[in-house]
Amino acid sequence: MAEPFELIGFRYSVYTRIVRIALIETGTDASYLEVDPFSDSPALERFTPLGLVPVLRHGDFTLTETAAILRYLARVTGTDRLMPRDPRALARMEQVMGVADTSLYWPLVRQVFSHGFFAPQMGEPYDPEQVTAGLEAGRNGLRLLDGIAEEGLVLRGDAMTLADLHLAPMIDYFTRVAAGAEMLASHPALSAWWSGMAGSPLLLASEPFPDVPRP
Ligand SMILES: N[C@@H](CCC(=O)N[C@@H](CS)C(=O)NCC(=O)O)C(=O)O
Repeated sequence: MAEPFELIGFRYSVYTRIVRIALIETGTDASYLEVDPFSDSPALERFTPLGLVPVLRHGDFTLTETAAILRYLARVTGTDRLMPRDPRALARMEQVMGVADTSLYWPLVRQVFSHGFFAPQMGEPYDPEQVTAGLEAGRNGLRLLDGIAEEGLVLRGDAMTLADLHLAPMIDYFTRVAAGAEMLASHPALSAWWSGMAGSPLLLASEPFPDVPRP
């Protein structure tokens, strides 16, 4: 019998959503365990000492780090089309995933989205200066990705790779804040990519705020 998959995640976590859409795109059925890493990190300790979601389990194999999980899913399901064969396209895919992690997640998601959308929505305290700081801190990463989208090896719209899956939920959250949507609009190639991704069934099926209209 095939070994079962289990995703341990949190409904509002952007990284959990990346794995969710990768599960859909690779046609992988997985059970789901909800754990809020911000309030219940002891529950995560039996899976990871880092206290972060997502965690993917496949039988007795436990994996963390979203980029590693995506590559594993692509390989183990034989969804080779998500990892380009061309060495330069593959390198660009890896680059986009790395830039998203190191230069976009914190400013776009934890600063702009968390303080400009999530906390106000949840009635939690927030700091509007974090939105301004995040917009500034995310500027160079967005400029870099705009150049990559313009080059066209990945983020093409016609051939999805792991880079699309990794980036889309972050841009989705970022553009729920009007100032984020405005900043994205000043990057023409990245905006063109995003306008093709924005209403995709993958994102609709994994929508974390189904009852809240987008700005
Ligand atoms: N490098 C990790 C990052 C995961 C991550 O930062 N997850 C967030 C939720 S989106 C988390 O669990 N945060 C809990 C915390 O910061 O305490 C990955 O790629 O999976």
